[in-house]
Amino acid sequence: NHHAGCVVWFTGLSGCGKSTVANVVDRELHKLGARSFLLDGDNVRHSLNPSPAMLASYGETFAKRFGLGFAPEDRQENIRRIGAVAELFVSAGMITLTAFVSPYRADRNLVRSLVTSRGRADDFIEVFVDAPLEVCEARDPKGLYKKARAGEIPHFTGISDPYEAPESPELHLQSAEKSPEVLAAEVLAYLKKIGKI
Ligand code: GGZ
Repeated sequence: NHHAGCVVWFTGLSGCGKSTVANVVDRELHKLGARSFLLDGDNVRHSLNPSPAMLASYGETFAKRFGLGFAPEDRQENIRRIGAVAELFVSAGMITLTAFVSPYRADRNLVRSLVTSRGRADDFIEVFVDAPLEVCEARDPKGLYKKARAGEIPHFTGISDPYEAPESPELHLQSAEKSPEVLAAEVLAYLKKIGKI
């Protein structure tokens, strides 16, 4: 299984630092000559999984059927599609990094079983990027928490929608206390320990 690829699934609240840490890991893997690819909300929700509004030019019926927002069933489908794409990248031998809020345990577990049933138990590495809500809300890089508190964003994770923390993640990162570089080093050390790099 050496150098055979895997999914490194980052999960956590908006603003917890998932994307930042995943980007550092991706860069370091590149330096090491490992083949990696990063899927995150910023690219996937604009291409594979657009919102209904982004699909408006296809017509209202189409947009309603295939567009994804943040209601539970939309997130479920978002994560299901991302899991399927990640699995394809793994089958191509890539270390596939994903950075999505992915707040529901059942959705993450579905991807875990998809990936590990086609591969091995250590092909799915769940990384809980853990920062208290208060810290994420204070950072509020896009002003979304402020809007959510004002009732302008329905189903906002941590405010008006739950975040179901992983029960036994392969890695638990304390992202309020450590820098992205230190956290990325923890991820790289784990990948080394299990022989993925
Ligand atoms: C949570 C939301 C919401 C709601 C928009 N709840 O900090 P961000 O901005 O860049 O990360 C969040 C991102 C979440 O998209 P994901 O595809 O990662 O979500 S999930 O895995 O749950 O499907 C946030 C923004 O989009 N955003 N509305 N209601 N985050």
